[in-house]
Amino acid sequence: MRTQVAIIGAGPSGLLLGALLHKAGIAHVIVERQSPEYVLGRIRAGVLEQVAVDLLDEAGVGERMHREGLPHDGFSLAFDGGHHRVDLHALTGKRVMVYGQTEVTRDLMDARAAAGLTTVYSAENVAIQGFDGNRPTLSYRHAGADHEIQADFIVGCDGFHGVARASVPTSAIETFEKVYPFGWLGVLADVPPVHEELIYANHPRGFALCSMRSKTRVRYYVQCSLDDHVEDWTDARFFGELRRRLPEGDAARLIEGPSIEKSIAPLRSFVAEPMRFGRLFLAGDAAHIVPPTGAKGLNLAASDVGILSRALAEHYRGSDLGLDTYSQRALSRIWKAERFSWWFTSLMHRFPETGEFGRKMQHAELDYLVSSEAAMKAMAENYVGLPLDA
Ligand code: RFL
Ligand code: PHB
Repeated sequence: MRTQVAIIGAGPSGLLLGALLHKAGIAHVIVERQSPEYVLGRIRAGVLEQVAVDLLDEAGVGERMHREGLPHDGFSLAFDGGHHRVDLHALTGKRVMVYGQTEVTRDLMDARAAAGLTTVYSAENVAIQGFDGNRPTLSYRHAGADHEIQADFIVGCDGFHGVARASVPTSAIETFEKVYPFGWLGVLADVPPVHEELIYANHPRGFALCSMRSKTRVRYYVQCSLDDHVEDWTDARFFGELRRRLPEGDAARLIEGPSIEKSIAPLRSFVAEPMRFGRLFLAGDAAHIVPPTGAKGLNLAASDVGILSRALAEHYRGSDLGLDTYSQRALSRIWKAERFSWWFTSLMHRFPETGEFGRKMQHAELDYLVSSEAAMKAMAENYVGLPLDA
């Protein structure tokens, strides 16, 4: 088979890139290792920046998001038993959209099916060859037969454990990484949210986050040990722990319900440089990971493919400037989101190794933050998302 762009991975970055390329009239194929059900079963991000909302609109898949998503004008920081609102809209003129990654993925999959675009699911032995020359190929095995796709370009949208980044010679790539000494235990449950906006809580027992997927479905998290096992966290233990980490008023309002999903995610900061290797490009989690505290992972995936889809469209109109500057433009925004996610993670979590001094520093910073309009503005500006060309 021959196409213009071969995309590895049908997560949000691969699907959104496919939708944007289709709008630009560029032929492409997506090859995914898992089944569609598996991809939809992963419960991940919940908050979209305006840049991501605009790209989903541009791709023509924003209709349900605007109907069912929840625009949020602010969120709360909880610490020392108190609650402090960060008024995103007053501070920046912008808001965020609470709409789950599962729904974004479903909308993109439905639009793809309606447009008759090709996605090969359950592909095995996906491999890439020749991306340092002019004829890159992507090979895979599907339903017992071997296949090969010849393309002008290959884009690795295959997440942190994918094959694209792993296929690059180690001498051509530099990686930067920080692994945090804890994880997040997340629960999804069909109960009304404890508060109409998100609550990020710093507590001596550890961080907690009250998020939501709708007015009847919550996504709650507590910081946990990396040695913890999901099986050891009954729903009663989870809600008990969450309640202890929230200010009294919120704890009293918290409604418990049976979990419909429960999982532990490790926290990591990671960047690979550059993001282009000849005719191979990386986008989304394949190139970078942020700890989820800043809600930036899915948003960065969207901005990467926003920049790349424009560059590919320019290429087919005769200019390679966009492709030549993709890595540098994307990384400039990525490093700023990495910084914000690292800072917010450091501010809100319990780090036993930093001791009482570390806790005092967090408190001084939180106190300063909520009393300084300049500091609040800097935080809000990053939370709602920097411009595409930051
Ligand atoms: P994905 O979603 O990992 O998709 C990659 C796809 O590639 C497939 N794949 C392969 N396909 C073919 N051949 C191979 N060899 C392959 N290897 C892998 C995989 O099966 C998969 O389908 O990466 P993508 O598309 O770059 O999207 C990134 C986002 O999923 C991720 O950044 C976010 O979920 C991060 N994240 C959050 N981001 C936000 O913007 N806001 C949030 O509120 C937010 N909350 C979160 C999060 C991530 C979390 N976890 C579990 C890591 C909360 C959590 C708990
Ligand atoms: C979520 O709803 O899953 C979520 C929200 C905000 C974050 C991280 C995760 O910062």
